[in-house]
Amino acid sequence: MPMRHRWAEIVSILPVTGQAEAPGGSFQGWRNLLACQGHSAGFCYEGRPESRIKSPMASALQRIRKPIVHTCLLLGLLVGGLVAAPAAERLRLLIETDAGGDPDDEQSLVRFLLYASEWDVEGIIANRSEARPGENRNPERTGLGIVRRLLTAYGQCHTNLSQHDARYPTLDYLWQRTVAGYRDTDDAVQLIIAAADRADPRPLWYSDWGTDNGAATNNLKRAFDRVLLERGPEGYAKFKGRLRLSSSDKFGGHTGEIDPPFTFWVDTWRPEMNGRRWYHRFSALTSQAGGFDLERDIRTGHGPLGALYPTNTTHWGKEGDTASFLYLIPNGLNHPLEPAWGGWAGRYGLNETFPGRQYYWANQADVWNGSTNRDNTLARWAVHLQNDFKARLDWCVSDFAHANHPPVARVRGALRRTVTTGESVTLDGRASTDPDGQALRFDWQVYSEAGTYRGPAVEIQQANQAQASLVAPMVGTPQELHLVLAVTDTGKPALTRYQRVVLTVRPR
Ligand SMILES: [Ca+2]
Ligand SMILES: [Ca+2]
Repeated sequence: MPMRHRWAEIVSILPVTGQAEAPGGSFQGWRNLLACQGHSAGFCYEGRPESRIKSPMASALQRIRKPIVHTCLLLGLLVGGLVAAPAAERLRLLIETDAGGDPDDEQSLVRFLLYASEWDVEGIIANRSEARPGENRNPERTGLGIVRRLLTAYGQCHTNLSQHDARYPTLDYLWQRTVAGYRDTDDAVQLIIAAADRADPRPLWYSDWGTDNGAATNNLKRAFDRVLLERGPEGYAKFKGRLRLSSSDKFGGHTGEIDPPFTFWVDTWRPEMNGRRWYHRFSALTSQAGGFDLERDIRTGHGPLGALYPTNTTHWGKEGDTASFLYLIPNGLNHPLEPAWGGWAGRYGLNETFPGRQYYWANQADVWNGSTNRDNTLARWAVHLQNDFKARLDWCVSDFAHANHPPVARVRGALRRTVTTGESVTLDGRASTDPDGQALRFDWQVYSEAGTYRGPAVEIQQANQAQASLVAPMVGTPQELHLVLAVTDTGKPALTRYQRVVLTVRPR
């Protein structure tokens, strides 16, 4: 009997899937923390409208509300002036790479390691036991060897990097969590299971970086197979409920056939639209954005890690796997549970192949600079994200005084507000700061596609000032309107951070 049917029968007799037991409470905490910084605790109740959350999570959220409010109040007080979320609120992230195949994994790993300060990295799995002759020219000939070579280079940069951000993990920390996930090894499966089982309220984010031919079976799939066998459907449901995915689909029957479905999944690689794969667009949209020069800004004069960035890929600066973690960088614009809000990895919509599930992929288009297409969802931020990468490469070789650091964007008042048609809305970004003391530029934008309001364009008065305003537009029924403040410093390269204000506009 096919597994699908066997487990469908077993699962159908269970009263509860177990999904509600691991609701991702910390997620909500992460969200609320961002919302709470410098704001009233009242906003901590808000966030994603619960009507859009599936019932098991909604009921679980009810249970965790009270502690969240308390946490928010506390954290709001504690972190008022800090740039980053405290460790307890950072995302836990585990990645699986087929490094040794297409060299673009090595490109993405260079960038990933330079953002390792932004998450708690739970593991790096290398699943290709032999590098592919011809296409991959790395002198190391195993996936693990290739990742370790990059880690070693990271370690050589660590003293400098940690001057710019003390949260960069040590080489030793990453080394201990980097394992082979080959066919004949069990380390990766054990790493995944241990990370998901750990007594940590936060869910585990997982990314498969497009495991291709010649790599081992995806190790999360192997972990699911084992847990299902050893713990039965109830234990399997509980385990699966601990995962959040920003990942390619490599999970066989665990994707759509074996219940319960994943709680939340963003596929930053697909679909094909207008004959183009989304992850192949990254190169065209970013590799030269803002005058970015791969040789000058990465490979030359930026230390041993940048020097390992390969150039022999089918697309220049291909980085086909990068969007999966760009999506998870907390810059004030992206939101890990709101792919439809848009951010550095583009903007996403529900994956129509899995109706009724919280599965997303890159099937959305934005109007921007006079055109309407999917590219715009990423192109609109491309200069910002490349400048940010450039600055982190500078951090590898420069002390604090000789490199730039991103500003902190802060909007006074609640980040989610309910207003009435005709009401004047004040937007105040004057509390924004820069760690280098540089002058700041302000750009208030309406991000139409991220909200539901579809009426005549809303004009922001003084959109390039720290203080701006708008008049809430005419609506027939309550509509959401997204406003993004982009704060850009005047350093080199110029760096940008954001805050987003979500208005619910009610009719008069
Ligand atoms: Ca890959
Ligand atoms: Ca700065």
